[in-house]
Amino acid sequence: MAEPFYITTAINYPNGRPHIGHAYEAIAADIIARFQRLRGREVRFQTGTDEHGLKMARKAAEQDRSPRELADEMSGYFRAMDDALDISYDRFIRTVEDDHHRASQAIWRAMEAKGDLYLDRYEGWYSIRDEAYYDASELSETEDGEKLSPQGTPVEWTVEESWFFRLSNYQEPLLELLRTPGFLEPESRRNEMIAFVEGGLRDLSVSRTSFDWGVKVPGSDEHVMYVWVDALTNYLTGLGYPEDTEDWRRFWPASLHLIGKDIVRFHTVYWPAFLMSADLPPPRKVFGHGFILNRGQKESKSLGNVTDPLALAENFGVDNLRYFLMREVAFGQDGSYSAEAIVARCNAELANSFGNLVQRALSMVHKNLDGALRAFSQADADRALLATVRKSCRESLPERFEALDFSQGIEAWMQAVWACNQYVDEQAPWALRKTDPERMEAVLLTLVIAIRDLALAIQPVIPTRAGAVLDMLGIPQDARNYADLGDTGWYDALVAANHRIAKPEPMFPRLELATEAA
Ligand code: ME8
Repeated sequence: MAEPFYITTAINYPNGRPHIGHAYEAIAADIIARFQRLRGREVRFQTGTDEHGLKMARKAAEQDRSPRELADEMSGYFRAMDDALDISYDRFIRTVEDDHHRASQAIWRAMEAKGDLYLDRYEGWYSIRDEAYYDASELSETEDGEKLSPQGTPVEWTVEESWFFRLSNYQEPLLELLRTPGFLEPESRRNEMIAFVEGGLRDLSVSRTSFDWGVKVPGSDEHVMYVWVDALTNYLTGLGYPEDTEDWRRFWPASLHLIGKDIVRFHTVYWPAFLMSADLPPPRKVFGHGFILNRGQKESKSLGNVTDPLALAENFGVDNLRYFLMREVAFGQDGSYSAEAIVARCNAELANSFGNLVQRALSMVHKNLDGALRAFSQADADRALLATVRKSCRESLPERFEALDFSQGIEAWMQAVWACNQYVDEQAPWALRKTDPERMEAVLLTLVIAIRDLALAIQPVIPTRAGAVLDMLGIPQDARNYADLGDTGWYDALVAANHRIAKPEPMFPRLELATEAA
């Protein structure tokens, strides 16, 4: 049976519409999910919205509506974004759903049964924006004397009765987990978290009484759970927890929680501690990706630079946006985008390099060979090109993608594309047409083989366009997995089936920079 792979994104706060950071995380997770499916693994992919908490309650109050009404509307925009960006999730979870309340109460009871929850009074600095308490030592102060969290958000002095979780009990096992190679990547974030845990852990306030928009604490009706307790539990809900379902047995522990760098502490300290307390295994890996900036700046309403990711997808195309984000930014680091950068990158690599290769080669096959594929004898140059392409597609790209190093994986693929274009220029099939038609045929058919490998390998990143190229080549849907890259019988099968290549429609048009975006 295929090895299971469970990947999750953070669930997004639907207190506003989705922004580029949300799109970036969804796209990255989708590429991983598609990649693992193509590798033959049984993938479960979950994303969704994190709808409880004070931040949502306040936002709704500002708009004079119920939190549920706000959540229903806003969550819809996140789902619409995922659908528009071809995000192949298996479940879009909403934390207001009944099964999620049940799962959150179940993990709460398990932590309580362990003796890890107790009632006390809390006084501290709370940031509504981060939904987190901070130590006085972590705060900074503005010129006007306003206190700010390490994330730069305002904090308020808050006093309330609260349930506490004995986080302090878990210092040693957490350090051991954080030191486990591969648990937390990239490395820099791991060192940061180890230092945080080594600094000593204070018990965590895990319930609120000042509002009621949340999951009720079992047996303590006036308390709702701290939103992060319920939010993190979404990863279990989706598998049927606390029922002993087949999905649960198959997919927990998660293979990968993909999240942004600002919420690494919640996922690699609090979350594993909750799980240990409930006698559940921690996730296998947490990856904290970087932030996407708009021309080097954080997007914010006050700067007026907030861009709707759907508008970007509409202007530049979904596959182009996906390609740009994964290619341009070294995964794990911060990156920047601008209309110019998207246009420059996609034109250079997708339109002028890969698109042009596909267009040139398949047009010539259509025109000069009547689209027909035949057996041919390969020369050294043909064999050398196919060896280069195979190495990139079968080895380098998958190896880099497995390591979540997307930009280098795509770079390896691009090298193979460039090698193909160089081969076209050197072999000059248009000149062979008169002098050596047999050689022209071998060159064009070698390119067909190369293009099939290139399109197959890049499917996770640009699923629609790569799929369209494979359609043109006549590659059946069930022969598009990475294991098929090792197969050489596919070409003979197409020849036997008399597959003909139709006149190619341009599939990778050049992008123009709209004047208002310039
Ligand atoms: O943190 N670039 O929700 P959220 C890249 N509900 N990623 C970004 C980003 C940017 N500019 N801005 C935000 C939450 N993100 C919680 C998560 S999980 C149990 C609960 C990332 O809507 C951010 O790091 O504020 C996070 O991974 C995700 O977007 C959702 O952020």
